[in-house]
Amino acid sequence: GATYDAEAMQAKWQRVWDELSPFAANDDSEREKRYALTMFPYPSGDLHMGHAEVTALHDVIARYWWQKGFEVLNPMGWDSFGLPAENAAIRNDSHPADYTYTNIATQLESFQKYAVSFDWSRRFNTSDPSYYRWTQWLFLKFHEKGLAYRKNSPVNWCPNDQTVLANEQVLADGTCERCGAEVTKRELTQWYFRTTEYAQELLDSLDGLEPTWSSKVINAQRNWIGRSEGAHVSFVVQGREEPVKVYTTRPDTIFGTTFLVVAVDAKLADELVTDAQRPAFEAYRDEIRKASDIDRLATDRAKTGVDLGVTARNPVTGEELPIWATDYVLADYGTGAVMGVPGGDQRDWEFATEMGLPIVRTTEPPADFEGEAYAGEGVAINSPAPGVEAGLDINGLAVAEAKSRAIAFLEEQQVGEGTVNFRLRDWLLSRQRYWGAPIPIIHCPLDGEVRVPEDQLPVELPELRGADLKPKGTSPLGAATEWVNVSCPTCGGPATRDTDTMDTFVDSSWYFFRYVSPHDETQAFDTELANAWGPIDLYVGGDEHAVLHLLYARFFTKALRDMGLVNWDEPFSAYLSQGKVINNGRKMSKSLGNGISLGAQLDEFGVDAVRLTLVFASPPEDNIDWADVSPGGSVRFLQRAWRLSGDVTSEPGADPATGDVALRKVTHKTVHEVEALVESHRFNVVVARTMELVNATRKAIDNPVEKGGCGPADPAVREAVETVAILLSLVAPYTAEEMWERLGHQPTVARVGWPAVDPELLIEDSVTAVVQVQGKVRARLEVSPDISAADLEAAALADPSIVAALEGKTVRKVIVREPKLVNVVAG
Ligand code: ANZ
Repeated sequence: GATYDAEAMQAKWQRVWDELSPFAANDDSEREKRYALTMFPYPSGDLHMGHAEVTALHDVIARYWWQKGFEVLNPMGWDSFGLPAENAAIRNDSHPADYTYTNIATQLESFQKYAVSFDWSRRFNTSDPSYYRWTQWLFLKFHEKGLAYRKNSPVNWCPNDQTVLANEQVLADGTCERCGAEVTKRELTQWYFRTTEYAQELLDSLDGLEPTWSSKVINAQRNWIGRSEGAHVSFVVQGREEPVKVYTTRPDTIFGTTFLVVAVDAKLADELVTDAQRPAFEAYRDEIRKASDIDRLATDRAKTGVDLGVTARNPVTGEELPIWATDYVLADYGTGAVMGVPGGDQRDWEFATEMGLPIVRTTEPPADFEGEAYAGEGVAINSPAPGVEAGLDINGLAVAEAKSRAIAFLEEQQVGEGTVNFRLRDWLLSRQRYWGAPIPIIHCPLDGEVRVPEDQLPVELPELRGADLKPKGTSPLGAATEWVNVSCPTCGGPATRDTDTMDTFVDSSWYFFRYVSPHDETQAFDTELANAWGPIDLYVGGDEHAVLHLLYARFFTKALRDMGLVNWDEPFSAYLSQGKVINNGRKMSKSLGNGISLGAQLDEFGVDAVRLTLVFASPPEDNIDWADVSPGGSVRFLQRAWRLSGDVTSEPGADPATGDVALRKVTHKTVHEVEALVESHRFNVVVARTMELVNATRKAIDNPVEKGGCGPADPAVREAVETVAILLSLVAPYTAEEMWERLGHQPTVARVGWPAVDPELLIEDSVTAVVQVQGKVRARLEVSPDISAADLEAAALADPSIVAALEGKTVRKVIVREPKLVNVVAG
């Protein structure tokens, strides 16, 4: 007979689907719309196991939504600007576009074979001038609104990639997110997006995302934005008009302040120092200036400093406190001056210990606390200390309450004010590399920064290749003199183009808007369509983007909303972060030699088996260890399912209502459960339930009625096998299509609609009640699950074996726990 041939199926159905385009999203559809999105790939080489995993998971949802009757937008494209293409071009003396577009063609072919339900008619590449024209247009809008600006400041510099980096692209250990090189600082004039303008809203709206985003991602964003509430407090210095202002996150520790410390390189230190202390101060400053930033901030370094010879008055206690200069206070953070609270801040503790300054605890640590400074929760003590008179008393209060009382007092006395501080900094977006969207600004000696007129967009990249692209610390675009020298759009005089390109994260901050009208040559995206399709109902991607891309995309969405271009507040209503595919417990890598080639897996087991393996292996959030899974087992299961479709002997359209009730119940219960499982993203259990239905159907076919089966001609068997095909259409599209055809139907099973569940068939119509006499089981009754206590008691007492057991005895008591237990006490 027929054999299950994965390769033949793949060749056959790809062609049919191309003709049918079952997943083309119709903007004008009357159906309710859903927008499913998975992170678009960077075109480096062919697709790998990671792509296979994320798209297999994501496709379960997209295909389910189609079956449930939604109109689904599930687009795909390429994030195709970036360094690997440029580095390849330098190596091969070619153009970055060669590498980029060759790899895109390879990946496209693989994606189509992999049969993800993407709407390919909407694809684009961010490196196409027809796309980056609109990236540039958006930059101009941001510039008009003051959300894009240039400033000179110390920036992160990757000495290997020879370009600046955003804070988000420097890893916690101070290395470059892309290449791992140690990042250094440089003072440069660069372009920024004003992300800090939205800091509060970016934080606040995380609350609304809490139920539908992973808590790991929510927490990462909260910490990155880093809101802290605190106060500026003024300390008066005798003989000086300006008080010394400090910034503190713990105004409740004011009673524990035993000194002030000023950044040694701040102007303030130079102003405060007395003549007597000046020689010592200057010697110290010269020594510090020679040290690098990294050394200065190292936590394991002994604290150093110089007494400036002046004192300042504590505004709450009136105490006079010495002022010191040190290098552990940064000149460019807060006010560059700190109130030293050794009891609450470890750096201050070490400084006080080193310099012999007093230490006073003002927050009670837990009884078993063995550390030095204590920064945790606890009640205020010594605030004020016993016997000390002060206008403020916060003793006994918890930190939050103590803080707000202290702030209120400082404000009342006009010696301080509450403040909010964010860790988030503006997004540094300019890069000194070639393969990105040129910044559409012209610099004119007379008119300054001039926006390129919109009708002159796109500003296309000049033709450079090979060695021209070598990083040299300034943008390679600068070498294209013909391209650089232009006339000023405002005055017509000689001017030059900005030679930096945009961070590729700019491209990916708005790509999901472009998908709603990807071919529109008149605008970045159609606002009405964006409002109709969005926001994205489910975004599937990896944790590595927890801060970077997700934060930038959220910022863009809010800025575009405020420009009236869209009505969404947030781009991604739900976010599912998938685990990684690993091998033998380790991340796959060239150096470990444990890489698994997707192409080889697909050749050996077929697309469906690989997809099914990835979905079945674990809950989507968990890592999949390829050493623990069995794609061979997946092949055998798919064969078993497929064989069912050849065994059905009833005609298409046979009425299942006349079929075997036991099998029908399994089918309907499975469909019902799978709905809830898909919606809660428990895709691995969806596969498990489908396997159970296949087993139940196999038994029903192979067994005669006497043995609890019904034979292949029963219409309930057809209903079950058709259901298996529809369930498999979410995970194993080729097998599902082949089964559907063998069952006598036309393609495509992917769009036939979700099976209706008959609620009658979900009712479990009997349960077993146990009847005991004197604690011994004497009978088992099949009863309705909603039987009343009285009916169950009557049925129990009427049962022949109970009647026999009670012979000659008097019933003393009957305990009924309907519907499962009756206990008769007799004697
Ligand atoms: C007194 C205090 C008591 C502090 C206490 C902490 C704990 P974040 O959260 O990072 O904003 N600080 C302020 N300006 C500084 C500067 N320029 N360089 C180094 N440190 C500075 O941290 C704010 C806290 O860091 C401030 O709160 C201040 O120390 C210190 F139990 O003030 B705190």
